[in-house]
Amino acid sequence: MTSSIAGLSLDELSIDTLRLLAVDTVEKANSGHPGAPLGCAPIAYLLFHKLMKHNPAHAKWPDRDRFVLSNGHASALLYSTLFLSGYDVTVDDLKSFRQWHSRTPGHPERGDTDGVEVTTGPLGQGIAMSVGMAIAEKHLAAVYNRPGFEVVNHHTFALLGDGDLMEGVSHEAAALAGTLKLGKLIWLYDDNLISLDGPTELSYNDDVMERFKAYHWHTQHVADGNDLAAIEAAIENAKNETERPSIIAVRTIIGYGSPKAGTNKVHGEAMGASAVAATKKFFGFPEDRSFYVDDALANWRKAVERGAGLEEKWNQEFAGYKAANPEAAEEFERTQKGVLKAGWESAIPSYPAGKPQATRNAGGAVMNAISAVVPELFGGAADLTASTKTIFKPGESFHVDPTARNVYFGVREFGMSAAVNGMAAHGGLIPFGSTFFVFSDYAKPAIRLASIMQTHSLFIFTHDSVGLGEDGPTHQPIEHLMALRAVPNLTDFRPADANETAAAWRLALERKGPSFFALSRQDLPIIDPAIHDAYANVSKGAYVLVEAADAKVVLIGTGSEVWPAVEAARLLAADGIAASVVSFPSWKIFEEQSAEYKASVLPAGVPRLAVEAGATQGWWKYVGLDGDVIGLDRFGASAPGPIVLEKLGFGADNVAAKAKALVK
Ligand SMILES: Cc1ncc(C[n+]2csc(CCOP(=O)(O)OP(=O)(O)O)c2C)c(N)n1
Repeated sequence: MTSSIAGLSLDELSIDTLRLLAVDTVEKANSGHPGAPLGCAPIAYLLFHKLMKHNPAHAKWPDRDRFVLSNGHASALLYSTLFLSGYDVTVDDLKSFRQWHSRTPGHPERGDTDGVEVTTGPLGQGIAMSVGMAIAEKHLAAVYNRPGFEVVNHHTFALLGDGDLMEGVSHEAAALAGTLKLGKLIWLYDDNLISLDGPTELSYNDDVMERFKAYHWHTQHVADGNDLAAIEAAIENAKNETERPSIIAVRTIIGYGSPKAGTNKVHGEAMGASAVAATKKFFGFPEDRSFYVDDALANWRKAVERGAGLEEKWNQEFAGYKAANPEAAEEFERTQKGVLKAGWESAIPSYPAGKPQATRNAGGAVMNAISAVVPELFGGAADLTASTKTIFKPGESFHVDPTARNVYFGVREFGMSAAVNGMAAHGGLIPFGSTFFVFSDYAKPAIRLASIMQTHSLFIFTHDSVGLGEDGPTHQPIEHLMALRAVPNLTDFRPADANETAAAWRLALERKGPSFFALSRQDLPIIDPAIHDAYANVSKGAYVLVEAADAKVVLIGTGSEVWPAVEAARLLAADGIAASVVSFPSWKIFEEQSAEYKASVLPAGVPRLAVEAGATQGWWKYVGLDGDVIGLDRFGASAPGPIVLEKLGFGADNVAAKAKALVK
């Protein structure tokens, strides 16, 4: 069948329509990237029109193939593709690209646009998240599929550019994917030899295929990005390769069909009216019409009927599965909805007052105590499992048995954290990653993205202060608590004991967005659960741990520093000064409380002293200019933990002395 535009096949017409829709979208906004859409449109068309398993009428269908646009600057390509395929994206949405409150923001944002799986734009993160999605698929398939029923059986596709592969996280992600044998992960590499500054040879001449072979990937090269048959054949080959992840390098021309084709000039800005007209002319489209979809739309929209059929087939399979495996089906449905099992929280342990315990140990114990009732909890550490204690016993590895829930991520904090986000975005899992708190720096870009997306990603950091001791300044976090507290949407937990840790775990699972834990290496006393209800208290973010009638000073501590504050209150009492102690495990949650509650914890007119082994910046908000902070605006030192803490001012004597100065 040929199109209404002379000489074009229906496929060509559909692809060119997509190209020019993206060009018009960018032009109308006078902002965005037309180059990559012009080059990559054939790939998007093949995937959405023909090869991917998806249903435009139900973007959240659990067994859909996942698609990640890792080169998020090509958002106009994705939005145009979603519109043409029949997702809930309209021409008006395209016309309001990059405008205030539109459903088509500058880069794809999870939650803003129907059919957008994850937020992308910071290069490298999309592909790294795609690895997490493929991990999730492999694990869930192993857990839920039964002979005769493959209710989890989908691919994860990512479209990426040179920039994605230049980023270091691409190495972490690809090496992990190769090690984990993620055979259903397929990357389509827009190999156009151009990045923002100019030809890639300026800065990048990797032999990409050799690089990926070294990661144990299946590699293919397509010489012409307009050769639909060749791209399709390569994708089919990649699907047939079930052991190794696949990368297909597709040689495209950035800005194909435009006067600036093949140059970086077509990368990052609207083309301008005359170049747009010339591009339309090149493709034989009417130059005087914008957002022209006339004849191609019906062809594109075949994706709707195709998708409905695919999902219906799955629905029937799932009905059979459910009849034969009612319990598994129920758990699958529950975890897909992100609902916790009724009564799960009764498995959370409580720690009687007595033997001190490091909060990292308590965290590991809580995870194991709830593992059977929260089977969706899944993750691991960046080669620090023995230190962070985040392992489900006895420690079976997902690498060996994909039903297992421990992932050995290797020394790849960023790759791990991005994969955690991908798993969370995939659905069906509550994923976690862990490392030393100081290395949250290495994970930070992914923590930020989790917070933008509000995925249920958990980041478990241990060795949370200079109290870790001998490893010294490189391993001792200073600014990390404040830096992460400054990230919007991210819940912080720095529990003071095992019971606060257990409560923090409960809250982290109940809250739907991302959380991080800062847990101690060293043992800490236990807050008596017979007196203090840790869950009720941590649910408020901060609470009065030690009451004092007519207190003259409020001592505020977090985590391990709650304890010198408690001891200082005793010393002060012996000197006739009444001091109350506030344990402050979560700033984020405290901020959610009523003004009345906040005032009950931090009463007006009583001086306040905050004690935290981290940057003081930020505490002034709670202690006021009349208060004081014992913190760290310097790096730590290598020595046994108790000595470092004492020397840096976290002994009870110093806390009491500073408190006395405030009272005066
Ligand atoms: C982490 C990160 N650094 C920098 C940028 C800014 N940036 C956006 S696109 C781009 C160049 C990408 O080149 P390539 O992937 O080859 O895309 P193409 O120009 O071919 O579309 C850069 C540097 C970014 N989005 N993310």
